[in-house]
Amino acid sequence: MQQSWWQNGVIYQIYPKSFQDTTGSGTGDIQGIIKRLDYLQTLGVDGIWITPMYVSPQIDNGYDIANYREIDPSYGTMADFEQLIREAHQRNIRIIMDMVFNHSSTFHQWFKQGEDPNSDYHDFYIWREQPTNWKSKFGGSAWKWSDKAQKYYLHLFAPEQADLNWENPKLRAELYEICHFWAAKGVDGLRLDVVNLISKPEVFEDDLEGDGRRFYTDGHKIHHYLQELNQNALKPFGLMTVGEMSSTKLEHCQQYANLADTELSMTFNFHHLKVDYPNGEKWAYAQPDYVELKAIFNYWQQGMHNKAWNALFWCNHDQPRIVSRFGAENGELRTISAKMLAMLLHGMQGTPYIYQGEEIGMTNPNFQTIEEYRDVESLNAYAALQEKGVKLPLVMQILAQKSRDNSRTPVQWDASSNAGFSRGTPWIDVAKNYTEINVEQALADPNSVFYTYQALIKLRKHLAVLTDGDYRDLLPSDPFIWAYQRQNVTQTLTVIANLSGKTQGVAIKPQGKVLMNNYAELEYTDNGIQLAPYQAVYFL
Ligand code: TEU
Repeated sequence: MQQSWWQNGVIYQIYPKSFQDTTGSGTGDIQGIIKRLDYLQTLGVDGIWITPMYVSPQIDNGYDIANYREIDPSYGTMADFEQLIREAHQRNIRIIMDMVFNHSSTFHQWFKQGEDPNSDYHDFYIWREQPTNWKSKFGGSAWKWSDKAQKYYLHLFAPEQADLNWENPKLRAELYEICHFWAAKGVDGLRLDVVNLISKPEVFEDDLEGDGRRFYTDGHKIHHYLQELNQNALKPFGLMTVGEMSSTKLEHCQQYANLADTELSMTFNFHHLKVDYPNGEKWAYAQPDYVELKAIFNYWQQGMHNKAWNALFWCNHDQPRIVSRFGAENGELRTISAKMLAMLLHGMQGTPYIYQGEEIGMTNPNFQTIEEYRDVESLNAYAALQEKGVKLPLVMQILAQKSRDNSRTPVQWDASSNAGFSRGTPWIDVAKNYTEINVEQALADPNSVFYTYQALIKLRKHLAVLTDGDYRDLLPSDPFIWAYQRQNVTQTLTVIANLSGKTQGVAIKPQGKVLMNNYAELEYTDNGIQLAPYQAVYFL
């Protein structure tokens, strides 16, 4: 297998709005990213994926793009962006832009003109005389009436995010040109937003069993579209890609991210982050099922091995903080459990992604009032849950556990006001624990979570089994112990971790020596080892 840079590389995700503000506007900006490049170089990452910074009315924080070729003034200028590319490249950090090709903002010129049925842009969108019963992912109907067009248009997300019509070759040609435009500026890769939803059915009909997703997820022409995109806009410009795959299937990802690289470089999927969705319901308060979590990773690790390439992640801008979710967010066990979760994920096959703040073990902010929330999906859920009769205290508890805003609070840089994020008023509140949990503290403490991430990134560069080894779950039915083995022809790496806050005995006598341990000691017993709360150990 020919190795590409991302196969032993690690990518860092930046949500620019919350990363670093340099102007006092309360919103992060490109100069803020430039200011922190040295920090990212110290961490050791190979690339940064930046979520959308294009011109946008920000209904969905930039995932509603009104101009694909211009930087939104709130983030800076094109000259700032070009400076960012240069400065990142000087530090061997690649730039991955986020591309939202499933939908555009209704403020985009294409839509504004396209609402006129006689315009060339009309067919850039999906229009119907009659709506189906499909639901938007943010709640309510997936169709909205346009007075101007005298028809309904499809929006799988917010009404201001109109779905693009990939059936139209003119639309596809425009999108390829956009890829060319950014590649010519020196961009190295693209993260393709919900790209497995772009192929809609020929006939639109009601979904009698669900919300409509079965008709457009991994749709009938999806592989054809991605191959065409690859040939016209990825291969020619040398762009790596990570496709964000919503509710996808293994068989499709094996093809999307196939090693012959005819579609995309790798895929994100979300199955492992639904183990605390009871009966598939996100907006419910629940504890995670770790047996299921392990089974999902086993299925994907084995299913993709030698066939296709995985993207690995615990956190992103749509997910709660992992230490609050699967670890212990308070007290001493916060750093221990954050390291344990890092070791589990970074021991697997694929390209690990670190979401800003994860490397210092940032937690959910535990917002208490609805006024603190900003996210369109969370605000819709707040209303919908109450309409269903859920009492307010439980609604607030569910939001505090599940809201996307949990990961969108500003990066905690230091203990100064607003955590060193902004001199102005941040667009969303900083989590109150910033005086203890911040980058300055983490850099000063050799035992911080930061140095575990730094060590894991380094290890991936020289320990081949991390990149090419197979995966075997050693204790699939244990509710708290996650033990797996990675093996190639010469090396065997065994990873054993305790997902609970209690000491647990493990009846495994691991081969090899301790390579990494999030505690100073390890206790051996007659039949194996004993792990302290949230302890994780690598044996080689
Ligand atoms: O997310 C798509 C997606 O399916 C989610 O993770 C979504 O946020 C979740 O299902 C809601 O419960 C992508 C972006 O990452 C997200 O920020 C955007 O809002 C969305 O696409 C629309 O562009």
